[in-house]
Amino acid sequence: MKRSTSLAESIDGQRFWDDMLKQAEIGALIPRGLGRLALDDNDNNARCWLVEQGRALGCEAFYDAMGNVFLRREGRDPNLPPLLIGSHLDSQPNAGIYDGTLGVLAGLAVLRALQESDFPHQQPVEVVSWTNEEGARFAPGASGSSWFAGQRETARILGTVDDDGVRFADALSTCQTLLDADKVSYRPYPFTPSAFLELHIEQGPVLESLGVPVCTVKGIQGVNWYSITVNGQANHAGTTPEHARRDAFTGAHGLITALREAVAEHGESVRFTIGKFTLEPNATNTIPQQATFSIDLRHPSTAVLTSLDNAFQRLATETWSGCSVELTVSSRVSPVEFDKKLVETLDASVKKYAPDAPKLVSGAFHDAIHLAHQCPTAMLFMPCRSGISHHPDEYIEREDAEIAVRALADAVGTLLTR
Ligand code: HGY
Ligand code: MN
Ligand code: MN
Repeated sequence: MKRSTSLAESIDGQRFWDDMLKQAEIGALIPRGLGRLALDDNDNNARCWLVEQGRALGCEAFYDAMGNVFLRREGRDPNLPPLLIGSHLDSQPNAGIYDGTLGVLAGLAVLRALQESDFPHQQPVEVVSWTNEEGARFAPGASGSSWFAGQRETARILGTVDDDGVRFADALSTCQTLLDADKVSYRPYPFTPSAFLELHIEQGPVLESLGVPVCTVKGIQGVNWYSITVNGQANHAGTTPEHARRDAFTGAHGLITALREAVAEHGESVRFTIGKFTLEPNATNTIPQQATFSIDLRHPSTAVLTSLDNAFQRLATETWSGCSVELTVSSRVSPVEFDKKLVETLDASVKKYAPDAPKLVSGAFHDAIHLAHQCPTAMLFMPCRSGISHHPDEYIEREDAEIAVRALADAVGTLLTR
């Protein structure tokens, strides 16, 4: 078997793209897109599909106590810490097919290139699919990676509940039963990789606007998630005069206006999103008793996040149209800067394919935001059309994807021969 001069040249672009389209069939939406919520049947089937691909390459498959799935290609010295590559296979409810899947399948393509080029490496190489990165079903997101990196407690994650009242622990147990039946080895505990690499779509417009197929990511902005409940009093919509009302929607509206005013003081760089909003009893002719909504707050600066966190806590102590407020912090994740040496190693590979590539800070969070606390971590981005993501219109150019995977493979080759 001829050994290629570089691992990047051994990447089989066609096979990678076929894999991308194949995985997208698991949880495919009509007319397009992906609905693969964490630990649902589609997510579980996608994990089993990944295990099957890895085994075909001679890899051993493992899962850990949080359901993270690993494919391991042994190195000449199995006692060395593995080089870890990966991302996530779960998706938003009405998503595109590339968010997260790109990074997992890129890792699979690298395993395939290692196998087919008989590339010698001392340390093992593992590809991981992290559990519940998106947090769309079980909030907050990045359960598997935050647990693995010691950033979140097991019990806290296992106790999270989805909108249908299903506990994470029970959904995980169903997944583990499937993986056991598939003879996937149980390796419960986290380990310290030599490094973690993640390739992801940019989910923003910069690379497309520059015409750059791949770039290095040097960090990720911070992200806080909150759940806010406004408690009022249900009553008859037709007979209750305004002065006698404690309307939870009116209260929520006043609070949200004040929250947005606090955010506006920090200018354009803050990202403030209310993605979920429910009213109880949710009837046309009953004044809402309760309003519950989510907040996703992001910023590159810890100081700004802290200042807004304090402002939100203060506003939550006030009453709004006679309603009281309960504010729960689902997660506070600080901004991270990736390991500078690893960033430069990745960038040396990137510049072989995109000499003018910038280094970006990610607006979206990724599993790498937690792995950065466990080992040297860095990311690569590739462009997606108009920066659209978390939407079925998410789209990437196959040629760009192949270049990005080759850049990743080139960096892996450098790290394995260091
Ligand atoms: O929300 C995020 O930033 C990621 O796409 N889950
Ligand atoms: Mn993602
Ligand atoms: Mn996402």
